[in-house]
Amino acid sequence: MKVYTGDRIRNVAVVGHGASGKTSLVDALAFVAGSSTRHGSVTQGTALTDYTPDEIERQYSISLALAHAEWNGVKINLIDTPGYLDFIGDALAGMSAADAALIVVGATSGVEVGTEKAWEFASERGLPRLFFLSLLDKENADFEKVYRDIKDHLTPKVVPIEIPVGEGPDFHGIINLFSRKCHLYKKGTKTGEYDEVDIPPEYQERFDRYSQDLMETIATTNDDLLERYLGGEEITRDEAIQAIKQGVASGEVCPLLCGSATLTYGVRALLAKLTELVPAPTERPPVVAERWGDPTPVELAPSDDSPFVAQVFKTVSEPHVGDVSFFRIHAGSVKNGADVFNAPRSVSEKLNHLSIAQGRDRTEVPMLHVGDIGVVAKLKDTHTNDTLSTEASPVVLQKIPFPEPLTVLSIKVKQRGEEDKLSTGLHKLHEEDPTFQHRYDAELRQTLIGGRGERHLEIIVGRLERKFGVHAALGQPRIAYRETFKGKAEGQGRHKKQTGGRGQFGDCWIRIAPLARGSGYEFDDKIKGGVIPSKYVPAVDKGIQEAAARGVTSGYPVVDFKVECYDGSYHDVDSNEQSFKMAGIMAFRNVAPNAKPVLLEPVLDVQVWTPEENLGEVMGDLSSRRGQILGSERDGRLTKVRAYVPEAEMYRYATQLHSMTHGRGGFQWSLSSYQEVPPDVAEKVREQRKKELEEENGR
Ligand SMILES: Nc1nc2c(ncn2[C@@H]2O[C@H](COP(=O)(O)OP(=O)(O)OP(=O)(O)O)[C@@H](O)[C@H]2O)c(=O)[nH]1
Ligand SMILES: [Mg+2]
Repeated sequence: MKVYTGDRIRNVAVVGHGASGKTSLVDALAFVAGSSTRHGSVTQGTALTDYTPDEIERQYSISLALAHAEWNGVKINLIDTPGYLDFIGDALAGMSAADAALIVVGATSGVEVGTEKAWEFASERGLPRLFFLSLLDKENADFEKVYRDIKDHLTPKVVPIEIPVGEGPDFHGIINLFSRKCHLYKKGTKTGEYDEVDIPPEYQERFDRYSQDLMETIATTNDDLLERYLGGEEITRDEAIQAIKQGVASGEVCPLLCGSATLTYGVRALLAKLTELVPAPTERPPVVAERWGDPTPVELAPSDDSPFVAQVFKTVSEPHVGDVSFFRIHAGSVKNGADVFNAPRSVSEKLNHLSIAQGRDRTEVPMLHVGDIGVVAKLKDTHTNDTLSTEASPVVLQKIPFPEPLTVLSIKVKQRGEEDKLSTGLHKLHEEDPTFQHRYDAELRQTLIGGRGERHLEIIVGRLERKFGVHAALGQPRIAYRETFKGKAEGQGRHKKQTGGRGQFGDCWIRIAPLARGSGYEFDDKIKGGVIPSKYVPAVDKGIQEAAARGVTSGYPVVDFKVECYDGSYHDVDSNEQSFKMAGIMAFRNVAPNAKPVLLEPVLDVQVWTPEENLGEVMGDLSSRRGQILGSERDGRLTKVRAYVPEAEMYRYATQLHSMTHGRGGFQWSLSSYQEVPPDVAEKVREQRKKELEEENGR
């Protein structure tokens, strides 16, 4: 395998909506370039970058994967990313490792929510962007319409640099606006071979129109070119390419290319344009990092001469191999077997079997230069988002901003005895995918897992089984209900026991009263004249707290109430702490049922973003979830709704919102307060709780 220097590398993240043709395009690019020996297919389960069993079975991408295409002495590293929003973490990771985003847009569907998200993230990161209009051979493909769609909905900076000849089943050629030549594809070509001809007369008008758009764009990137253009002077192809390249690097121009991955039409042109227009890693602005232990920023010059700095942007755990880390070199170069340093974890790592990846296959290389993307297995303690540098010059790169989980479900093993394997598996899967999180909730006595959506969590369950041999089932997370009082009551707790020798005696009188929400618990010692010796009063308090933790009507902890202990009696010989604690427990049990106990539930402060056209449905749905809508306002292209919604009603909300808004909506939440549960709902909660407690006690 040839080793490429930074100026001969291009790193491209292939991003866009689900099923827009990204994986097929990556496969076609590698195959047409001759870097991969077979033209794979997603539907046949042979695509280069959809190689995991999950992906082959489901026919869509779940994890990012690497491929490369060598063209004209340049190596294009292609990072294929999943389009489904449940897996957006990998799209973000892929873009973080790239020098440009190739945003794939389906010629039949146009801009979709996944296209918007990819665009937003690439723009925020200042990543150069190019568009590829894919699936041009499909029935109803419409180049002009989709181009307009991108221009109107994403960016006015999009400019076609080639246009198709024929569309849908008639798609058979591409006109290159720079060379002013037309490529007509040879029917049945395997690798996109074509005949170069003059522009067909019926395409002249179209060519002129697009050519003028392109020339105007070029002229506006550069004052010198603008003057010459206005003066009617010719701008050469090389000058035009150079101008577009500059525009791409600064984000001022987003070229649009087109083709069909399955027919391999347009793939050669795309290879050529990626090498010509995407900046090399050495042409990118220096990455800013922090020196370890010193927050002053340092600029990392993208050169082999700088000390080595790389970021791990993905970790996968492979059976029989262990953890495999994908990393991008931001500065310096590295040799196979080199010792590098993970400063925050104070661990030195050896890069044994330094490799590059072509889909599932890895090839060992003697070294990698600045900008390249490498793969290494079995690092000791280096995980996704970690920086590898040198001990002499330790630095830390900014972390990839992985999004937080939106959907939380409970998980448990189906077969007893697999609990340990479950916890190892969950831990490993979090390392593979930082958007997946897990924790054991001691109060709910459940393991909770969080992800971007239900599909995400279902895939996690599949991976637990396949990779770790754990059979697990998902369920609804329990709700942390509370109890409190709405009224006052008072009464006695008397504990008396006579057994042979020394007996037990404790006696107290208490008053229970409600407190404001969020106040917790207060105990007021109102004992006068030592009717309970002061050393025993804390025992009464302790007994009450112990009883309150077990609930009154439903077995949930009681909160927001006050207890006054105002009377009692004792026995010189038989009284002790234990007796007064028992008296406290009994007093609480006697009095609490008379103080109008009620059930409280956690209520979330929810913010939902929806397109205006789905606003009615989204609000109606929130109301049906016992939500209290606080208001709505315009927020960019979407409308933001704020509401208080009981946590118990938010189960599977991500999925519901996704379907109501066709994936465009989003939401976030935080715990707002505890509120009284309406009586009819409370009744159901109590029944459910009774069953739960019976099950637990029965075990
Ligand atoms: N007709 C036609 N079909 C295509 C083309 N490219 C891809 N497809 C089909 O479109 C479907 C989706 O293609 P993928 O390459 O998996 O799309 P993707 O963007 O990787 O999808 P995700 O991984 O889900 O994000 C598959 O059934 C492909 O066979 C094309 O150029 N022409
Ligand atoms: Mg894919």
